[in-house]
Amino acid sequence: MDEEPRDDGSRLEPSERAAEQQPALTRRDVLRRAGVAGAFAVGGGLIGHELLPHRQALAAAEGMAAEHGEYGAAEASGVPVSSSAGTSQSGYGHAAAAPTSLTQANLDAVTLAPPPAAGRGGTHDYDLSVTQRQLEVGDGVIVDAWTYDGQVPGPILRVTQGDRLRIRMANHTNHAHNVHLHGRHDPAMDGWEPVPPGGEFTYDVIAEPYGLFPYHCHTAPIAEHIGRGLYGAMIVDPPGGRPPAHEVVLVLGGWDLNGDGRNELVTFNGVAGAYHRYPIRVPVGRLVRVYVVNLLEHDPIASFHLHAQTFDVFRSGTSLVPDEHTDIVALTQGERAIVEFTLPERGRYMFHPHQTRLADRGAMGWFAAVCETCPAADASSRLSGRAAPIASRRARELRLGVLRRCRCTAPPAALAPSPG
Ligand SMILES: [Cu+2]
Repeated sequence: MDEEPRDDGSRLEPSERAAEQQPALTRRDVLRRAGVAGAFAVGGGLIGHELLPHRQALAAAEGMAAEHGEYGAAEASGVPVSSSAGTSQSGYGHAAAAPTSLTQANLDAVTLAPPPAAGRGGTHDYDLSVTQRQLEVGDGVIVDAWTYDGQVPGPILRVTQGDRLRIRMANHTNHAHNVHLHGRHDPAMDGWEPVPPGGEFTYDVIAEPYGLFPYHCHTAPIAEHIGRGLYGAMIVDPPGGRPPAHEVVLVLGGWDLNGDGRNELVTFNGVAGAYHRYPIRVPVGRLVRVYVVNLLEHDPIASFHLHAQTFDVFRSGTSLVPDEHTDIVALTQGERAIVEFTLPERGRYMFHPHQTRLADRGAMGWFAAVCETCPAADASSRLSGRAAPIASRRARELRLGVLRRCRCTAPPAALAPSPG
């Protein structure tokens, strides 16, 4: 571990790291002290209160386990439970719960892929300016993050192969940072050179080849710069696009809360437990495309595993022909894959890294296969990103698991993907 102090002077002494020496803080204690009033890590959820000492954040994370048990209380989603998982009854989750302020809408904003740039052509400008801000990344867990454009992960960049991509980065922190792009480009635009505090640089590249790429800060110590939030995903579409699908983006990352070089929280899209609380609603019987990017520091390898269905894997997204058909794909640090599947039956389908240690620290979630046009249209039938539910008797039946199989006879075209 390096000895360079953090910007905010918050580096902990060894004695401070010994959270067990402190009186145990409950989650509510931490929330009360922090004055958290409803904000979380993404979608502009700025938390305007004093920074929590890291030991309190760690205590909050540990407190979750005590409060929720190893398998946390399942949130009511209105989606029927498939198989014998017993979600709505006994609960199945993990020790890391999502912030209470998390909403479906602000989660959708970072989950749903933006529409393809196909047809727009030309030049695409993005602002990945770096700021330091406090974010709630688990229930009562506040971190002092570095962000691209105010969020973790940074914005999803989406262009078409051959388009010009201009990324402006103004450094509003008192530490050097940069934006390193993966892919093929002019080495002068590679983003390994630090941009000093107060400095600014515009990266200007032609996006190629098509595929799925990470971008991240490449300033030393890199593990800290990525681990504190400076990472994101870039989709470069093939010139002819990909087949229509319901598209979501899942970026795996972690939070080292006490500077010990290990992740106390592991997250998809920055927030622990997010997709356990709000399953990703996808249409029954339609192609689902998931852009999975591994930007987890400290843990050398992760994976993406889907329950109750198998999927096509397009490694790095650089081919239109799948590399394999499986239910688990391993991803080293920085590696990524596009996975495609169809869920034929209503219900919940769990996903997580197959490394239990990672799943248990917040990276467990669900896809909820729902049908909007089924006679049982209700709270369980909304796709992620869609409008408000209609309560009904059927909704209650579905929650109770009485109705499991979709009875919908509507044509698949009626199940349009959510708008980006
Ligand atoms: Cu950095």
